[in-house]
Amino acid sequence: MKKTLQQKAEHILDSNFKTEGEFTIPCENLYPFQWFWDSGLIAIGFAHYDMQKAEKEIKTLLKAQWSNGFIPHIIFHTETDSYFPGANFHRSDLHPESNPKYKSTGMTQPPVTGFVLKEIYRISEDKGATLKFIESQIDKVYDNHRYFYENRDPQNEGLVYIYHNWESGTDNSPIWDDIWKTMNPPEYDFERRDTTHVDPEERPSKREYDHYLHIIEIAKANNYNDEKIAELSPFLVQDPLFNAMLIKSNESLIELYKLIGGHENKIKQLKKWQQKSITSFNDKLFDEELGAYVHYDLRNERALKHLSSSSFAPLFANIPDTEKAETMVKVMMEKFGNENQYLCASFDPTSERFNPKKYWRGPVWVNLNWMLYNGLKQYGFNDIAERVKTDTITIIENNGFYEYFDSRKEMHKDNKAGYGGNNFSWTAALLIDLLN
Ligand code: 9WN
Repeated sequence: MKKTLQQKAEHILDSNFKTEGEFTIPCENLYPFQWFWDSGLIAIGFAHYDMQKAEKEIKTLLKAQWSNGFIPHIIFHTETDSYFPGANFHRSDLHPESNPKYKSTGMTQPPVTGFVLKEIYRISEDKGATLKFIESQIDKVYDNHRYFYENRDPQNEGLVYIYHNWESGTDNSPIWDDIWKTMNPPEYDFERRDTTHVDPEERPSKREYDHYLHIIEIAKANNYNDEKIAELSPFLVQDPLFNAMLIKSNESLIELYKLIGGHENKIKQLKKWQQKSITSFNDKLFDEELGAYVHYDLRNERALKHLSSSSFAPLFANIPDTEKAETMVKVMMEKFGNENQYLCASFDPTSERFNPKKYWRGPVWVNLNWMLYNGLKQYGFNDIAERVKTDTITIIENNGFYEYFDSRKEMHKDNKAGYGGNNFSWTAALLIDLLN
């Protein structure tokens, strides 16, 4: 019997779930550990058909939290050298508050956990049991938000910084080219593993990796101390995607604490952070000229004026007012949404830096599409939301469950326009959510 798309997606998630460690890898070979934002998005998919696995995923992630509230971007549950850089390079043990039980990186990723808990609650058919589970975990997520506001916001603006491109989740976005121009790292000698699993054409360059490693070396030389990083890291950016995830998660934590009851002080604090964050976000990151949100380079005090799918992610977190939202959607449709393109390219298709085959330099990513779909719906842009959804389902149906896809429709004739890793977990998980 032919498997339905949903069955195929469930099979991928179940195969990528590792029973020994109770977590899910993003995909075989290329990414053999647990990643922060992948885990959250994966749990949304599991929640539709296996709530136990959804809960395990989140529990395992939060067990690896550090005592200061920080949640690492990769947790190295297993020993394997199929990924570089691994645990011995990152050395999370350098930080005095790192988790002694779990080797990890010393950087983080977009804080999705708050809104993921809310999504799990929305999907659950046994709300009472799910709320109990949420109650057992939610304070850890709150502590994570406190960590961000207390340690990643040196000018007390309500906007938190990332100190590494890997923290953004959009690793080699052309936006970072502007930062690489300010740096000149040594040429490191190391053995890449990603390019043994995936065509190097679809991955970042060796020189880009030199930059990535150099920032980590600086952080390590300072034992991953946040104050030192804020002072010394050549990469210090306020990212609209990252901050939108935090804001969306704040909103979800407020709603969940209200459902649980009896957490007035935390709700009050969350509301305070929320108000300040949204105001600064609109004042500082909205670019009137481009008609959408942009990144801000805190190290060199300048806006990085480029459009990317991250520019539209604030729709998901209810950040723009309706006027701004209309402007953004117009820009998105003009630049990213013509009939030759699938929505939504990860970088501005009209820019000379656009590369529709290479990772975050142009291809369509399902996680960003899922956020965009939900964001557009929230503002009532139903037709465009439906197009994002149909485009997403079509490209998966035709090519398979890839990590990213060519945005140019003409490249989809032979159904070989899926790139990067295959049988990719969040592609499967979020497809399940879109289908239900
Ligand atoms: C580094 C796991 C991760 C995603 C990121 C994606 C990619 C890693 C890499 O894979 O990054 O974190 O080695 O390229 O860019 O968003 O979380 O799927």
